[in-house]
Amino acid sequence: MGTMPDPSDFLAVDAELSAEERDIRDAVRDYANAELAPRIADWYESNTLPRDIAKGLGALGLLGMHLEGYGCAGTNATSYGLACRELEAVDSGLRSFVSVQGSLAMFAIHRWGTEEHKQQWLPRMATGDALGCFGLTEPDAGSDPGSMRTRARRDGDDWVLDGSKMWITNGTLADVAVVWAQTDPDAGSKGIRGFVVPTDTPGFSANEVKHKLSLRASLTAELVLDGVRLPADAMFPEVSGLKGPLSCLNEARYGILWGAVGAARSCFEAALSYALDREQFDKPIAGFQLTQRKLADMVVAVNQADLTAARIGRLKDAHELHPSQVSFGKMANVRAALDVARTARTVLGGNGITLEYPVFRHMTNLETVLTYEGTEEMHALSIGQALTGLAAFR
Ligand code: TGC
Ligand code: FAD
Repeated sequence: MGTMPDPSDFLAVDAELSAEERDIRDAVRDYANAELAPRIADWYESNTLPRDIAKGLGALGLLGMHLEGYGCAGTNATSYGLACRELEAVDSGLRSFVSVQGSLAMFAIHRWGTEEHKQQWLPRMATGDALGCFGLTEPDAGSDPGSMRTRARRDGDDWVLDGSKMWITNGTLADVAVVWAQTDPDAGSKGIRGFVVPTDTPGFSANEVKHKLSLRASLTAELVLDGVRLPADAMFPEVSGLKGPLSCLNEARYGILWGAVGAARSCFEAALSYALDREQFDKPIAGFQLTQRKLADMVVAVNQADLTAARIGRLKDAHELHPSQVSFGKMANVRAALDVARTARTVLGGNGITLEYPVFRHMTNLETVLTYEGTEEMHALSIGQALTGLAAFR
């Protein structure tokens, strides 16, 4: 007979990890619990995230963690996923910070940038000395980024960018923005192209999005590009069309499908511990059948999501991961995490709506996580396309 399962890893999914992966998991978990968890409720309440967290995350090797060279840690994909899981167990905003820096801005430069772009930005981004953001979404182009209006026109050798980007994580903190823009067809440059934009370029500005009720420990911005003049070599030379940004989104979506497991686990653990302590009708509420039904449903959902992430991690490490499988993980795990958060909230009763416990914070964060990096509906359509061969996006 096996031993009694650990409630935090009921199916012992982590037993399949290598010793190095377990060390990375423990290092991130310990750091997040010691340095970030004690401050997260304040950051959330005051709708802020201090820039200086980047240094600590960089020192741990978490920025551009799965990239090779240029000061990046070069871990495998599973290790990167575990780091996302442990960060998001504290807050989705922290995982977002790391996703945008490493999987979106740094990955874009690493995958599509020139040697000069890489040398200029990646080492400083890996340490957290420089921050990046990723501008794809616009006020009128969200799920359909191909309809973007931001334009890059040629002026002599230069490019001049005009337009705006919306909902850009870390936009007000960033030293460099990766901006995707529609190019002038007369310039012979084939549609949507990516540009490396230092944020001190004249004509670039970032305005914070206020009044968010979700992902409050994360800064979100509108980027305004008003005649931003860039040299010819600011453009990624070898990628055109949506393939450029979508290749980056695959990376960030991969981190999210792991991160959602952390948020779900945190909600489940809070509910279990609360249910064992809280007494009503002269006994712990954990002793009621209806509560145990909730706990059982939650632990099943958390472990199924963890198994999904672990499997997708191994596929990615084997270079066999298809984007529709990333969509599977993102859709399934975020949906599962939201269900767990909502159920956990009920177990906590009135206390469940406060910042004293992580549950409501996770629950509201997960509403953003369900939407960004491709809404649940976009991922359902991506899976549908893989199953049927028919694209139903339009
Ligand atoms: P479609 O015609 O299907 O494709 C255009 C080109 O892209 C290629 N492609 C992909 N390449 C790599 N990875 C993928 N997942 C890809 N999906 C498609 C495709 O092969 C084609 O290449 P080519 O060479 O033939 O040109 O494009 P479509 O216009 O029909 O759109 C497809 C759709 C709907 C799936 C796509 O537009 C989409 O994913 N929409 C959702 C947009 C989205 O996810 N935005 C996220 C913005 S970033 C963000 O939210 C950051 S949150 C950060 C944080 O805080 O964590
Ligand atoms: P819409 O595309 O308008 O969708 C509205 C609804 O319509 C959704 O339910 C959607 O699924 C549905 N819908 C749309 N088309 C279809 C269809 N064909 N079939 C069925 N249903 C459909 N973007 C960035 O570029 N960089 C960032 O750093 C970034 N960070 C973000 C941070 C936060 C806090 C948030 C909230 C968003 C962020 N985003 C970022 C933007 C995010 O990616 C978009 O919000 C997302 O892609 C959805 O776009 P939208 O909000 O315009 O919704």
